[in-house]
Amino acid sequence: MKIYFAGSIRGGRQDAALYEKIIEFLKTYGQVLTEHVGDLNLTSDGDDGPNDKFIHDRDMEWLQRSDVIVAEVTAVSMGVGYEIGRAVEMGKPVLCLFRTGAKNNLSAMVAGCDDVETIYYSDIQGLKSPVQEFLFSIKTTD
Ligand code: 6K6
Repeated sequence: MKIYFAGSIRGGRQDAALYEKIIEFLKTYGQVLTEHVGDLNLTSDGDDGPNDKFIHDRDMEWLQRSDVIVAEVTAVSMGVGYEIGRAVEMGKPVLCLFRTGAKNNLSAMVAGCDDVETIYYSDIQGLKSPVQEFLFSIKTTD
């Protein structure tokens, strides 16, 4: 199973350590195409490609190849919102993860979308069983 994990980069890296843990967990179910999102050395100012067009086009190609998108949406990120919208248009299964008790509310454009499933959770332990259930419920190309 090819998994596209989305998490905030320029939107802020305050949850990067959590992304790293979620990615490690997701790797037990398949290949995570976007492991760099959990890289603690990646800052919101950094760059890992020649230019923004390269990053966008490469990420859209990975999104197209993926079987599922899992997005941690607690930190507000325009890029993650964009990826979710594109994945919905591609007909991909989309799972969003939002921490209860966050200062901000989840956007209505995600919370109100019938094509997106959202898990509300408090810690990574509470995520594992519902994420597994979602991943087991989808068809893959493998
Ligand atoms: C790194 C640091 C600052 O800018 C970068 C550029 N590098 C990126 N490399 C890979 N994926 C990226 C990059 N920037 C954004 N993305 C994609 O958008 C990731 O798949 C994330 O899920 C999402 C983050 O969007 P922003 O708006 O928070 O950056």
